[in-house]
Amino acid sequence: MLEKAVLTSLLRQMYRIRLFEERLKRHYDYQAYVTESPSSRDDGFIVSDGYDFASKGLIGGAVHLSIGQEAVSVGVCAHLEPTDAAFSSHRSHGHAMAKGIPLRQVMAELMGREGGCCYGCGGSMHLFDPDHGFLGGNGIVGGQLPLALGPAFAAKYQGTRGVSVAFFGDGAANQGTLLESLNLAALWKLPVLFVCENNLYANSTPASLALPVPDVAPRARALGIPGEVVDGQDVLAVYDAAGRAVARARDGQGPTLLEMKTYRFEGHCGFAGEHQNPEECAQWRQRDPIRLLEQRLAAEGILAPAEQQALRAQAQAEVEDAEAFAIASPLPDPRRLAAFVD
Ligand SMILES: Cc1ncc(C[n+]2csc(CCOP(=O)(O)OP(=O)(O)O)c2C)c(N)n1
Ligand SMILES: [Mg+2]
Repeated sequence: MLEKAVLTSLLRQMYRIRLFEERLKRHYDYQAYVTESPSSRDDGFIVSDGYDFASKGLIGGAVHLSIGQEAVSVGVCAHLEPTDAAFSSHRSHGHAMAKGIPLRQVMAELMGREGGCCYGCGGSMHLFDPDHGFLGGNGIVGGQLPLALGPAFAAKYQGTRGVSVAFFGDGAANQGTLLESLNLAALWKLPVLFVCENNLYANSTPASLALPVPDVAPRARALGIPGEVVDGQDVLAVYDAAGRAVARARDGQGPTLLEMKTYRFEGHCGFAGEHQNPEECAQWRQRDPIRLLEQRLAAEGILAPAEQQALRAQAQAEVEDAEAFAIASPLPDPRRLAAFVD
């Protein structure tokens, strides 16, 4: 078993991300977002067009939650330094916070405020903070994969032992960018971790309708690099697999593809009134990554329920502080946008 300090940190980080995203419910008006209810077709597709990007809350635009998937961002980022790079997708809040962007800056960014990590000009899908090595969410599915090779190449060239991580979904796994990026990273033995979060859906398309075989990991083996399937609900399994992959990368042995089997507990975007597949979701909730770790730490006498409650309360206070900070932060000066264009 890992040291108590590491285990406590893993639990704390998962609390921070979970409670942060749950708090967004107050500020993100989902009902105003989807204008037409999704309907199921016989072939399993769920049709859910009819979007209205207006939100009545303080947070506008599209917001993709990672509630249920926290073990992946936390277990991987626990091995990273601020000088290591991480890239993410449209579903990036958890990665950004696990990589070290303070909650205040993330919340303010989601509310489009000056105090945000991108001065309120980026929003949910474009969190970015080079000081913490978080080199961006991406609205283009699969766009982050080739980007992750840049810092990896720089680290190898400069001999810094730095690593670069690309978090991506099962949907992104079918973009050509994955093969191109795996190929080049394998060829040049770049220190990259490709972390596929296979949450069984790409928007409303079940992975079973998009992947000819259930696993993405074996694709790496075709290029001579390790590809491993990991239980993405078990933060200790994630921590273990990521630790080995990061060590390989730092030692100059090249990239690894880790496929995390996981599940998002909310809708594709925002808080759905009901999940697209409530029975399946209820089953996966039995394997809530936070509950699994809490139970294990209590059973092994490492962290008693009262200590866990105290950690949770600290995380909740941090979330509320971030919310107050964001609300008090002014809207950005529109001239900032002009500066970006220049
Ligand atoms: C190139 C591109 N195609 C389509 C979309 C629309 N889109 C946004 S999210 C998404 C699903 C992505 O699924 P996955 O990679 O599994 O990530 P998840 O949402 O499950 O985290 C799609 C198709 C897009 N943003 N970019
Ligand atoms: Mg997915």
